[in-house]
Amino acid sequence: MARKRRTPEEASIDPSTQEMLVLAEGLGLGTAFTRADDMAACPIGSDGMCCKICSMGPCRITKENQTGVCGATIDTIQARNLIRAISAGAAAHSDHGRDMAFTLKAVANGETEGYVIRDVAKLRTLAAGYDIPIEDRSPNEIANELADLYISQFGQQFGHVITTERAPEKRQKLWEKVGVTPRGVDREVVEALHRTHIGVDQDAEHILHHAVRMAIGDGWGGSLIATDISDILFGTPAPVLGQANLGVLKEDYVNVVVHGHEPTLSEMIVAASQMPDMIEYAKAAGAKGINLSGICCTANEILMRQGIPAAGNFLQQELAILTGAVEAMVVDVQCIMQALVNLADNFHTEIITTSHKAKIKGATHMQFDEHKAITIAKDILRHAIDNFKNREKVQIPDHRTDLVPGFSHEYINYMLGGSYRSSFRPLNDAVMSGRIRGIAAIVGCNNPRSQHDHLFAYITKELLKQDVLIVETGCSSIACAKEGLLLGEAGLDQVGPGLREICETIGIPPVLHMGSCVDNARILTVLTQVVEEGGLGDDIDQVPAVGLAPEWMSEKALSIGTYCMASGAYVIFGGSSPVEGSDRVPESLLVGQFMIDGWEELYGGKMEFIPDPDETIKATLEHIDKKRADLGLPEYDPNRFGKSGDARMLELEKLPLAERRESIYGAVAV
Ligand code: NFS
Repeated sequence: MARKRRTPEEASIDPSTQEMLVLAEGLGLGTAFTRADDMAACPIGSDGMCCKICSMGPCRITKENQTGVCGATIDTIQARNLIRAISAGAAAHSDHGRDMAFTLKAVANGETEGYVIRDVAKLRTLAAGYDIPIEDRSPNEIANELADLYISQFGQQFGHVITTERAPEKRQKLWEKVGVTPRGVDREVVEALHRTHIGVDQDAEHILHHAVRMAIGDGWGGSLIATDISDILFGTPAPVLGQANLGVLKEDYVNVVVHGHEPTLSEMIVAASQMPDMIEYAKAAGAKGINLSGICCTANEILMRQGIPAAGNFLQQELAILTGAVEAMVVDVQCIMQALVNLADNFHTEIITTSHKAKIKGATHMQFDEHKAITIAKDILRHAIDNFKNREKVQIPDHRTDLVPGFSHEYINYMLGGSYRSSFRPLNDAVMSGRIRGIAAIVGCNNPRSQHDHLFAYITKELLKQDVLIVETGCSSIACAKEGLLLGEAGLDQVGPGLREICETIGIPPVLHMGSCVDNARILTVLTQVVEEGGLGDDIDQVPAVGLAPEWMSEKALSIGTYCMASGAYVIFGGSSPVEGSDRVPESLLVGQFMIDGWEELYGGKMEFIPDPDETIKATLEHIDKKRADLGLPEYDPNRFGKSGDARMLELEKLPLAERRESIYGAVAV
């Protein structure tokens, strides 16, 4: 029996997505939305109850007291499945970090084309933090040594990954005591795979213990290294005006969409697209110029640094092709749907793969090499421009929204206190006074099994009403950008009174865009500085903060959740739990429950899967209020605030001068 397909309105809250889904249906073309409708998720696999690590199976554990052929219990099977997923996520982020370190090394040696060290101050600060001499040395000399140090963290066998030293001191000691300080980024991933081979680690708690060690090696290792080097090479983000949604594509221009994750190629394509000879070439082909935009985290990388618009998030990659306006979609690694190639066959769009790690059958491969970065970027652009003449019918949805991304750790520090007294003090004070009730990091992917962008928008808006400051990365930030929540004061009428005062005083949006998914490492360093500033406890688990990934789908998201938990955060995922179903075996460990209770006991953080958004909001606020109470902070009371800021100024303006004075200063005896 054919399964029911959702209407475009049921599939997405985004009008441009809805428009493209109507178009796809008219053309008889499928997308991830329709494929999700047509394909029922396997309930046994999705609950983590299927073991296929050897060929005696696959074994499906669906009854009480049942085991696999080897005797593996449901606990062992679920824990093994989970750690394997986390290891793939950690490997993806960290391999990205490794490539960034290789690029830094090549730049320092003068072997590349087009790259420069853009943030010398960050390079020097980081190097000095690892006791690399910086005085009387050129940026290239310092970068060379820092690159060596970072490269060595991946293959290191003993000791600790050096970047974990940037966690709060108390947290580092806890990891040491529990035995989860990562020794080397790669070593922990390999050990996870060894432990989960048939017949090795068969104690669920012990397996999950290693999952934590490996994930810390991602968040505080590979991902942090990726973020550090991206900032050094391409500049530490600061607020910049950008736009998001499919309406950023331009009918009269050659549209090139960069999609994937690594900024190394996309930054060079940005540079090449602004070169006069390339623009001339595009004009000679009959276009007005070259219009570059991004999808997924590559979009975030170039959006927050260069203001290059984002055409959309994960579920919009196919929709960009459906517009008929894209000459080339240039992809590197991660979150790229194989379906792009078949879909593009119906249009003139060319899918160009660029990484030696990622080819897609039927796509054009133009291998990227940082040693010839500009040359290759120009080749790719020429290829796209040559394709302009093959355009047929174009339909670009007329939806685009402005946003201000670029809130790096460094910029938040600066914006709160200026150049001479940069500090997190005002943020901590705002949380302590209750103007800001707490902080929520809303991150992660889209998933076609839930209504596209809905959970992001709904949860974000509800938490803002409750005076929760929101920081976002990845596809979440693009979702909320499209809702207009990342633009200066545009969203402030939907914000609680205390948070509104803070946003108006500092001049920030209520939702801060902090970058791509690897930049979740930035959120960790922000929380560390919040702790070091004082007044909100001496470790991350005491800060009234929660991490949320309501539309998650990737293994990377699981790694992120695990390292945030290990850092002391309460992490809530939406959708389905990969360790659901162990309650069919009443006397077992209940892996999901262990991730809540067992991990909380050890790390002060916990990881939970809550599909219902209202329950998620409730759990978030309860956690924030509990942390406030534990710190002895005043109970959250929105009625205490809202009497300053812009609303108050407007009220005062209406009063005659004398009354205005009195209202501000009180009655003054003359
Ligand atoms: Ni993160 Fe970025 Fe998006 Fe999810 Fe994919 S793009 S790294 S994994 S889908 S947020």
